[in-house]
Amino acid sequence: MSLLLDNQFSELPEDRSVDTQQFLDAVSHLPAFIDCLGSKVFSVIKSDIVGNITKIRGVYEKDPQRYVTLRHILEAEREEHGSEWPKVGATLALMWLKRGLRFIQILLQSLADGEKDENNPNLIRVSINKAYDGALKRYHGWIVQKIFKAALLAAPYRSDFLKALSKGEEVAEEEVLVNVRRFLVNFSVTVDAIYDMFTSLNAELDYAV
Ligand code: CIS
Repeated sequence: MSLLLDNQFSELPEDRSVDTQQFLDAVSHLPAFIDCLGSKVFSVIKSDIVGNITKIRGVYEKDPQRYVTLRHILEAEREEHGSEWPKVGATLALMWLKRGLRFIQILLQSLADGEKDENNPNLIRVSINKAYDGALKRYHGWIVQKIFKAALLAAPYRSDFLKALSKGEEVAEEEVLVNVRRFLVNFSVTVDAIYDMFTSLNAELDYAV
């Protein structure tokens, strides 16, 4: 069984709007997966992601009819918060969550493309570094970059990571990668659509933590 295919993202409609409920359902599986990575180092990442999801869900549940899509939330908060926006509310939570999702997108794509450190083929550091550089590094000051370096040392081996994606079962690497590629279809379209929404609403911020 594949964890990824159990938690597929939905196909987007033609206007590329992201249904809030479906999105929250899909990302809600991510924190439990982080537990499977096997090191306490990841708990800081997990609590950040859980915080983001909880914040977005909190806003959505106040008025599900009003916040059918993620864009509805951003537009409503823009009205509500004036000059404080976008560094506020579910908008800020989604701004950061999408960076974590972009990290996962680049990591999985790199694995699917077979990128490897030829001297250490059972490590996934090449893919993790690529994901970090592409999704997060520019938003991190030196202290958080150090936390990243610590997390990198605790990163799972390729074989253990692929096993975790197969819910603990030994599955041939090529079979797991087929599932990764399938998962990436809707997942990547969703992450790209959220990034484009932030750009079109001028909601992206560039500060570092
Ligand atoms: C596999 C090895 C992974 C190594 C990963 C290393 C990643 C980088 C480590 C950096 C440490 C980050 C610690 C937290 C830093 C936060 O300060 C920072 C800023 O936080 C934001 C809050 O979120 O600050 C704001 C204020 O300025 C707000 O407070 C905001 O909170 S709010 O608005 O909600 O109140 N946060 C970040 O930098 C985000 C870091 C995200 C890192 C994501 C890494 C994900 C790693 C997952 C690896 C596993 C791969 C998974 C592959 C497949 C998953 C399958 C699961 C199936 C379900 C699919 C669902 C997607």
